[in-house]
Amino acid sequence: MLTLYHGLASTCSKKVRMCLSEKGLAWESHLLNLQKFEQHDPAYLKLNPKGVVPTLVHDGEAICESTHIIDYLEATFPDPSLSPGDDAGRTRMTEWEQWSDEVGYAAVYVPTWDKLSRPVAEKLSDQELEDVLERVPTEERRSRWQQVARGGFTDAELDGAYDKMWQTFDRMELALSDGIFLAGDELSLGDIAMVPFVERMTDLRPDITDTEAYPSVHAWLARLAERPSWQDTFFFGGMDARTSAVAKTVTS
Ligand SMILES: N[C@@H](CCC(=O)N[C@@H](CS)C(=O)NCC(=O)O)C(=O)O
Repeated sequence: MLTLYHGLASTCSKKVRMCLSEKGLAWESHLLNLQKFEQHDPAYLKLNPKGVVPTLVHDGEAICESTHIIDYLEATFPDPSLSPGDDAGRTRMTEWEQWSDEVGYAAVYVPTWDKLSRPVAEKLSDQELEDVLERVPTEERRSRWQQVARGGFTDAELDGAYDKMWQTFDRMELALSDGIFLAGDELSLGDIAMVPFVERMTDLRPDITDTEAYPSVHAWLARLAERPSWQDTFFFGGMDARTSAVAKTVTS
């Protein structure tokens, strides 16, 4: 039995939804509303002590960290395979998984929190904010919630994120000149790890990403959008999970 605790708009949750869909696995959904701070619920913290999504529970075992989760799914449910058959391909796949965690995440979290979390957090009274912060289990996230609630991100922080979008698109354009997917000719966990971040970048900054400089990246994205797993990932349960759509519900 597989249960996923996830967030509708969350990029890290989308990695796991896409992987589950590509593998054709049945799973139970527990959707958490991150803007209502459901990720800090003490019962959820027993599964995910960092108070973030996603968490996969498989036969009672909780697995955290989106890349660990998709690696776990690949190891536990190897058919259909989402790993290249050769060592060099598998290394490329791992490099893209790591890029998604390090650069992809850093490229999108600042503008995403600015768009989705700041409008909610800045409305909290000082007492409400204190109550929220008291339940956040890590110092890293406590200071992030504090920052978006009172003042937001600096221009330098936003620019740093946009630079990482360029770096990502440049690096992907190069990688995709050799094959149709990031680790070779077949879809792999490398593509699954990257696609939520690339889709988010196109949504947040079409002016940076929708240029003629990146034909291979756009062709790759269009190929992924044709797969049935795209619907399960970005339109989960018929709900539009893209940032611009979710931002409207947050601010309404
Ligand atoms: N490295 C973690 C990052 C998880 C993460 O930051 N999740 C975000 C959503 S993409 C979250 O839960 N944000 C809510 C919060 O920090 O309060 C992973 O890949 O699973």
